[in-house]
Amino acid sequence: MDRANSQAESEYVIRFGGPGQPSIPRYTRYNDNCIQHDRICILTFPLQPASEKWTVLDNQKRRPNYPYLRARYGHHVVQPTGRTEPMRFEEFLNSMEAGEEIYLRDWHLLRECQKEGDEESFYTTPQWVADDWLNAYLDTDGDDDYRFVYMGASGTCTTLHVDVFNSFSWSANICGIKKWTFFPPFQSAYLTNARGDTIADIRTASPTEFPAFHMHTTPIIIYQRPGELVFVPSRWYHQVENIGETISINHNWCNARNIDTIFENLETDLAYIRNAIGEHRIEMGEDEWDPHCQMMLRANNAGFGYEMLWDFLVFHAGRLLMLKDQGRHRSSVPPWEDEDAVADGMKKVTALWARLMKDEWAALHPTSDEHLALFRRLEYEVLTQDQRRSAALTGTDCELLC
Ligand SMILES: O=C(O)CCC(=O)C(=O)O
Ligand SMILES: [Fe+2]
Repeated sequence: MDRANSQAESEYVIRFGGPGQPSIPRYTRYNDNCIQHDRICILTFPLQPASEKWTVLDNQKRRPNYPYLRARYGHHVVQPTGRTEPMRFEEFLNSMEAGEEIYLRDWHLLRECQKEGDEESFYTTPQWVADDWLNAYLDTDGDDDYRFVYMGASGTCTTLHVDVFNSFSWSANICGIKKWTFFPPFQSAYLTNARGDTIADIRTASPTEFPAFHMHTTPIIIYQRPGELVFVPSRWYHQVENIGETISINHNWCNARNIDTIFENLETDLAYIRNAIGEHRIEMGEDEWDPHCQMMLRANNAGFGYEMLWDFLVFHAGRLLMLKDQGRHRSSVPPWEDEDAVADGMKKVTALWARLMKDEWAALHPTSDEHLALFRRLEYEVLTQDQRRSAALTGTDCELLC
């Protein structure tokens, strides 16, 4: 590791749990905030039983357990990257075992198994990354999620990107090594050419087309080994190369700590779209123009537009109020749903809702009475909880205020 990289690594990367590293601290919201505050985080955390069952030890290295994977999941139909036709997973495994450079990404294996009624789970989401508002919301209609399996031959790669709608991601490695090249968000501007196009693949970015990339970026390079979980903060560009036959499980996710970023990303994108097609506004008329802008927004953001954002806020407003009402009566409360976490979450949802209501989109989509009542209640709870907190600080009798 060169000096620049080791300096950047100590600034931006936190490691826990490996040999010679601090052990993984007990999960608390305080630790969670420190670790996931715009830093890459690496935890030694083998996902079980996948790490055990999906691999065999070969010369002290874990390799895919092809017979097991074939027998267990061979009948699933998959779509490897760059292939035009889907194939059975067993065919995919045959190609990978034969050394073909083939990569299966974003495979919703967990969801497919659940749909088949195959309830044997192959991992449990670690506490550190369990406060997941995105998948909790998507689980309500059951047809989509952001929980994936990645499986690929040595040399396969996910080229430079920032994660879908600026979500967080985490990736837990089962076997093989992943070489991650990360760029802190302030370096994003150096990753584009004069036209504003972002580098497709950092391995082939030409110095004449991308001079700033070659002159000004300080990538952070991380080798993720089997049993290690990498937390990827929002807005960090990254490229991932597989060294050896590699299997990993990953999620995209979000929570109270990055929904602002997700909202701001949508807002910026929508402002850009409105500007780009602003000249057609009069001829199209408001009724056509706004849905068109939203359609473009969804196309750029994997289906996430303002309607889904609204629905997402309604869902979490209801969920948080329910958790608040249950309060201390709940028997076991995970730390990311304790009183403070619920209070913070309610504050975030209220603030985003207020912002969304100010957008011209809201004028075209009047709020139903039911949603209005929900958000009014949320606003009231946030207000009284703030009053209670300041009363506690100043020693005022809370009963007088609330
Ligand atoms: O493992 C890969 O190929 C890509 C993973 C990734 O980009 C992510 O987890 O955000
Ligand atoms: Fe990614």
